[in-house]
Amino acid sequence: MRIVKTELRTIQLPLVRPFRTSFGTQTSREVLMISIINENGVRGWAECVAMSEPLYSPEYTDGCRDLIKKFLLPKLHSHGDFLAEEVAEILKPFLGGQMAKAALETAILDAQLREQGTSLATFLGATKDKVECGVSVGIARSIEELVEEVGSYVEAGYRRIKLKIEPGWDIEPVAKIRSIYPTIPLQVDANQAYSRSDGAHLANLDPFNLLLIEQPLDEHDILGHAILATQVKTPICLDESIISLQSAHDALALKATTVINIKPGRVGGYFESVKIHNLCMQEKIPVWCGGMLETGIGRAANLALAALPGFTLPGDTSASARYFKRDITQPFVMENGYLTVPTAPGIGIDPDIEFLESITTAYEEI
Ligand code: SMG
Ligand code: MG
Repeated sequence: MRIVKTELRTIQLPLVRPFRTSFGTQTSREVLMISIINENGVRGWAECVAMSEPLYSPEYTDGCRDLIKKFLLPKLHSHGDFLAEEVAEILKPFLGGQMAKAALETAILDAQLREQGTSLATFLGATKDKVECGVSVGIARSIEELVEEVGSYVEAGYRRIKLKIEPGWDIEPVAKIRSIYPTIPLQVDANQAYSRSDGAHLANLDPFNLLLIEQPLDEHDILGHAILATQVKTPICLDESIISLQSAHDALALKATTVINIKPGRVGGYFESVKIHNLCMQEKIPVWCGGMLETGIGRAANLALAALPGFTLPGDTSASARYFKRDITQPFVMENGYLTVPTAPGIGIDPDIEFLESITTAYEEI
């Protein structure tokens, strides 16, 4: 295909409640939306998962917009005709930028699949028509508030709870939630907040039968995670450290992780995600689909991926209502703890353009 027009749009969508992690508090989601139109007039949609500031990863919304405009799109334009399958290779000379590249590749893939009449789920090799939902719970102001928030999610039907932790907010909240829900699948996510000397402390989480500890140490500290894995019984799961198939392969070889959180934006797209999934299936490593507080556009595509057979753990693919009062698409509604995988061509869903325009803070056509 060829791209005849690209629309880059930044939107601002308030969250239903502040989301605090070890690196900061989000009260609103700034999202870079990409829409491309191909030579046959078919439109594809994607969202870039980068946040407004480089706190979770080095990428951020305005940086991604700049990278796409200045380097990625001109490269694709000068290449001429291409398939979505070739985009990553064409953009490979530009280092990093996985989130920007993933968004562009996904918008192109969406248009390609819409034109073919194939759903993303079918194209990727999905074997499920619904996906088990987990929910990620931010650091609360008090144990009482945490108990109340978790209670509301359990009541809504979520099948797995993930608690955000940091030094000073770890053993006590986990012990409390575990005492109230002795059998619910429970895991924690530190977003790199600990250091190599915290092994003995983190071993205090072992009695609570957690599914995993997500990214306790610095994203570059693969060896540190391997050492930590010998000090704690709870499985280690890498998130920020896994930026490609190569990094997944290396982390597994070094025994730094025994579970992997796959986020398409973080690894450069859905093709790379499927490669990591396939490697993990071969190595009998469970995977689950992470989340980046996506709108319905990103969520639709993540559900297609999470429907692949190796995704054996519930992901952070929660219902629209967990994030936004109003989503930019038809809301994803959870039924009995599951979200339905879209079946229409491409990502299978469209944004409400009028609503999108009303929350747009920057727009340009290229
Ligand atoms: O999409 O439900 C969601 C958020 C899941 O906790 C979540 N994401 O490290 O896994 C993670 C974080 C990254 C984004 S925090 C704003
Ligand atoms: Mg994480």
